[in-house]
Amino acid sequence: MRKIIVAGLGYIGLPTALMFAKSGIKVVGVDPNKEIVGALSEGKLTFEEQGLDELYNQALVNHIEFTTEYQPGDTYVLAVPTPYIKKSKKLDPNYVISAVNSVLDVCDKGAVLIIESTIAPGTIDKYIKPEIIKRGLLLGEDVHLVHAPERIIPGNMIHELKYNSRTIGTDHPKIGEKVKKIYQGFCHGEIIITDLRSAEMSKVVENTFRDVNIAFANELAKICREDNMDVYEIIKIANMHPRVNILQPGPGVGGHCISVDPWFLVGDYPDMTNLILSARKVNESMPIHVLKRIREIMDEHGIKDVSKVGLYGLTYKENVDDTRESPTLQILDKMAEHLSFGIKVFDPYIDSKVVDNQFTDFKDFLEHIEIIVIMVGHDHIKSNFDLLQGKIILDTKNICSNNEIYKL
Ligand code: SAJ
Repeated sequence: MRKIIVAGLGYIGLPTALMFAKSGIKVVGVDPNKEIVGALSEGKLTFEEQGLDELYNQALVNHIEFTTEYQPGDTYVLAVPTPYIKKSKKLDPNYVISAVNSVLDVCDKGAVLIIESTIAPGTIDKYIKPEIIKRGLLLGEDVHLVHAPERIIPGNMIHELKYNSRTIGTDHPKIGEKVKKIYQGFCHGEIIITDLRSAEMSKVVENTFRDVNIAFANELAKICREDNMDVYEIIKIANMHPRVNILQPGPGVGGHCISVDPWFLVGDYPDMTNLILSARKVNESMPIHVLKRIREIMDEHGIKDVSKVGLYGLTYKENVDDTRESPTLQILDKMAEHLSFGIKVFDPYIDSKVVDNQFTDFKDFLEHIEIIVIMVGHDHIKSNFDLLQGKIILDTKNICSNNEIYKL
């Protein structure tokens, strides 16, 4: 029976490991975090995702185990974090380098290392290959490198793991075919084999495309606000054109992907990334735009105290529990920079205290505020609109249809 070792049991690694196990492969999930390994071994999932529970149970039937120790084997999937360094806007490759070294310490001769984590174009040449060469190992013989960047969207991961098309980047086509067969165990989408560099670049390009397009929608929202036009109506009409497909404006772009990956290109090609940089700046300016809107609404209603304002939603988007780079956190940072404290926060997906003045009970939260700012369009708020009666509402996600409601 084939065995795959999946390193990094986070948002990508865990569902991927479970999919492999469900497809009949023996899987060892490795993570240095003892708490994650402990929880998973006891059957407790470490984050919320539609269908993940069911997938976990199906995976168990075949075989999956969780451990903190890398094990010998011939196939490894690395889904470790690839943060970026805020100051330089460059990728921090240390988690990947460290995971690759942990694999090299134990792997069989001829092992295949599949990197799923998003990496800046050129990372494999610059940081990963040297680690292999340093050990006197021969690339393409002792070790094979593959980059198979994930494409799944939080909130619909399981479905997308199954039906999205995928990219397998390798400089050795035979290895590409071998890896393709493994992924075909659960992936019904088209799987394209390309070279390593194209795989790295295409992933970053996909997320940058989305960032630039969201920025266009956000810029339109600002223009329309300036002259009191309805941006949503305008986008709706424009999108009726057969070749126009404008995305939706919002309070900012969060998450660990779209708000991060374009910086890899800006960091590496500073002289050529005018459009990409401008788009990033537009998206990063949206939390300030929301603050401006809050201020206007407070003035209009004679509300002087910011503690009468509540931000609904702490996560970076609807129906997930992931708060990374979220627009709400960006707003709170901006406020703190100007020594403005006291704004209230609530998110039905976040039970633990992440920020100051955070409520865990929705009704309690509502009792303490006059203005509610909808930052995230969770289903929870959509089914609780009736509780907002009497509140002043700023809806940054365009989920309320009532005319009385303030928009971006
Ligand atoms: N957003 C808008 N307006 C829109 C769409 C999104 O403001 O019209 C905002 C969201 O509210 C959120 C952010 O953008 O704050 C990103 O959300 P998202 O749902 O567009 O994407 P992510 O970050 O959850 O996942 C993306 C996906 N990439 C693309 O769609 C090109 C996903 O397929 C990738 O797997 C993922 O990044 C990743 O891991 O790279």
